[in-house]
Amino acid sequence: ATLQRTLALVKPDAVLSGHAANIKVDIEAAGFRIISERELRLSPEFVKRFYAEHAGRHFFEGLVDFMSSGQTLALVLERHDAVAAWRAMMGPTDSAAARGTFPDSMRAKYGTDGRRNAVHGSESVDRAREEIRMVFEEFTEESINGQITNVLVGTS
Ligand code: YYY
Ligand code: MG
Repeated sequence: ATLQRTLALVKPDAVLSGHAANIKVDIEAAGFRIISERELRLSPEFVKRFYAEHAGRHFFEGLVDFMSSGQTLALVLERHDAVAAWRAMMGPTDSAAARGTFPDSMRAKYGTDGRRNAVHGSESVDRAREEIRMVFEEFTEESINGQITNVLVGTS
């Protein structure tokens, strides 16, 4: 039972649909502590860097457009085994498929399809550390042209 932190993003589809509050309720019910949270609009440049592993894939441009299309809610989650636990709770990448195979998952409950899938979670402990740094430290007001709309909590 190792205490870990991971990055969760509530993506623009779920924020726009008003699911952010329910997603947070589900997260806390699963035993995660929300350490920090911030609502922001990701720039296309930031999304390209965040998802650099997928550069050149057929869905990359659509992914960048979608992720920069509206507000995102970023959360730092803490729990024992947080990285794997949050990935499992998110469910399969395609929300439509998730509804068949993992109906209680976040993507089944709150997402739409293979792109608009409501949530993101870091893949590994090392990647979580990088992603948390990208969103909560390096992601200054200057780097996104003042598009941070709200910084709700900032504890550690
Ligand atoms: O890690 P995870 O988010 O479950 O999926 P990835 O395969 O890393 O893809 C990242 C992201 O890209 C996915 O959450 C939605 C989007 N995407 C897409 O728009 N179309 C695809 N065919 C595959 C992925
Ligand atoms: Mg991935």
